[in-house]
Formats: sequence, C-alpha cells, structure tokens
Amino acid sequence: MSKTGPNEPCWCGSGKKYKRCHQSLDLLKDLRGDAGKPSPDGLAPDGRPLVRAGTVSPRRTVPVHIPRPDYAVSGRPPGSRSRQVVKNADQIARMRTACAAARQVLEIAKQAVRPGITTDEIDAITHQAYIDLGGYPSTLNYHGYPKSLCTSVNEVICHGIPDSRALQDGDIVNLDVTIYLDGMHGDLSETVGVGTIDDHSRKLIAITHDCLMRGIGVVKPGGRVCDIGRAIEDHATAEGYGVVKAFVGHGIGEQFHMDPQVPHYFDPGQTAAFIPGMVFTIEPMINLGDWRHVMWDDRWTAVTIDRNRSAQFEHTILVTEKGVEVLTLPRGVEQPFAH
Ligand code: EYL
Ligand code: CO
Ligand code: CO
Repeated sequence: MSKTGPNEPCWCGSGKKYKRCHQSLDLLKDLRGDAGKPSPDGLAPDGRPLVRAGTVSPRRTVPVHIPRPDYAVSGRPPGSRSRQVVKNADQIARMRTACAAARQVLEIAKQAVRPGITTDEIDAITHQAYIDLGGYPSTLNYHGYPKSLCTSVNEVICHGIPDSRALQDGDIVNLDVTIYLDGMHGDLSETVGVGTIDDHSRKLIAITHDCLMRGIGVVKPGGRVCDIGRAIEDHATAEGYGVVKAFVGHGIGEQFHMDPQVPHYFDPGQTAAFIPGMVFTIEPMINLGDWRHVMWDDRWTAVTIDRNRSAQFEHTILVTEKGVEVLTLPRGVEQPFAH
C-alpha cells in the first residue's frame, strides 16, 4: 500500500489534506509500530461503506408564534453558563413539560426509521412535530447548527447533520431530539437499528443503553458527578468498548447547556455533589473500538477514529431527595430507580 502524500486527501475520509489531518498522528503511531488505520478503500472495519455526507437541504423555518431561545437569531448563546444548578418547583414543572414533549418528538422520529428514508426526511417530520407541540427545535441555529435533529449513523459518534443520505438496511442511527418549550430545554436520544442489524451492532446498542442506566443508577444525594463516569466506564471497558471523552452530559434548563459537565469516563476532578433540584443529561457515546474521534470538515460531524460503529443514549434527569427521576421516559413507563 502506498503512503498518503501530505497534500493528498487524508485516508480517513475527512476531506482535509493529509498534512492537516492524520499525518502527525500516523507518524506517532508508526513510531509505536501501530498504524491502526481504517482501510483506504472507503470501507468501515465491518466491510460496509463508510458514511458519506449528502446534501443538506435549506434551513427550515419556525412560525413566529413559537417562543424561541435567545440564540435562535444570532446562533450564539449568552457567554456565561448559569452556575445556579438547583431548580425551584416552577422550573421543575416546566422541565417535566419540555422533557415529555421531547420524548413525543423522539417517538415520532423513531416511527419514521426504515430502509430508504433519508435523514433529511426524518428531520422534516420531527421539525413539524416540535412545532405541533408548540416548541422550538433547540439545535436549530445553536452555534449555527443547521437542523432540528441530530442523526448519527454507524461510525458517526454525534452531531450528524440530517441530509440526503438514505438509511440502509443494517445501519444503526442515533436520533437526538431537543425541544425548547415552556422556557426550558428537554434533551434525549436513542440509537436504533435500520431493518436487520448484525449481532455486534445489537450488542453495542444494548451495552450502551446499560451504560446510560448504570450512570443514572448512581445518582442520589450523597454522591458526586464523577460516580457517573466511573459506573459507565467500568461497564463499557469490561466489554472492550471505548468511551468517548470529547462530548459530555450537561446541566440543562433555561439554557441548552449549563453546569455541571458530566463526563462519561472517570474524572476524579468532577467532585460536584448531587443536590435535589439539579437537572442534567447523561448521554454516553460508546465505540466498538477506539474511544477517540475525528471531525469531518463540516466541523459538526464527529466520527470514530478507526471507523468502527458508535452508539449513544441520552436522558434528562432530576436529582430528588430519594434519588433520581428520569424526565424523558416514555409515558406510562415506571421510574427505573423508584425507592
Ligand atoms: C449542536 C454545536 C458543535 C448538541 C449537544 C446539537 C454540534 C456541534 C456545536 C451538545 C452540543 C446537539 O447536548 C447535546 N446533545 O445531546 N452541541 C449540540 N448540538 C452543535
Ligand atoms: Co441530545
Ligand atoms: Co445533550
């Protein structure tokens, strides 16, 4: 196999020149005798084609009667994150409303998943669902993000942009929904299979969901934020999976992203204590292989460095006196950690 020249497109498919992408990393790996690259033939390690970016449709509009978050026009949220992490009863009631609505949008998105549908068509369906519920799709223009939903397929870790790519039988896709309703953001995601998926993908999805639920299970007054990452990392690494470090769970409320930050790996620096009234997300991204990511040159889409598949699940949760309340459960499903 010939070496990639510095000005040739990088082997990783990012579209960047090799010298601006993986060249320095490869030199380090060569020194360690570990080239570890995905094949340069456009195939993932499982032999299926890599995900390629499609065409992104024009920006969808939101009717003027829908209340918008502050960044909806400029794309820039206010600079300072709120340090006020404990919510009052009124704020909690509005979080329940927003999170229940986010769940409804996700269920509509999941029902649309089938081989042949494009991720842009799913975006269109959910965009209308947010509006029908009286909410604003929180991702739309958040830091300039162009769509109402994130659709992350196969080796895409997160923030995949809905586009003209049709879902294929055997794909896995994470659907990440966030709604702004009643002055609050509610955020959740799930990874689902398209048609028939292989056993490796099925197990990755199951373990990733277990990781989320184990993370939620340690949340109770007396514990600390770092307990979440420990629980998740222990479970994922026992299966030989990689835990993504670059993207973390987050406080949520009047702002999409607030304190605290919630790493999904063990970070002993995360000593913040759980206090009743705190609301945050847990959203582990678990990779079939290496935990590291690289960014596509769209500067939104994060993919696994080795192009193995990645799965993610996310809930928004409330710390209670007794433990935890999951705000983004489907209606009628009982609280998993009720005491
Ligand atoms: C938009 C902004 C860079 C999301 C989440 C969509 C993507 C890349 C800048 C976090 C950060 C969702 O909490 C999130 N998902 O659960 N940015 C997000 N974007 C975006
Ligand atoms: Co989300
Ligand atoms: Co989130």
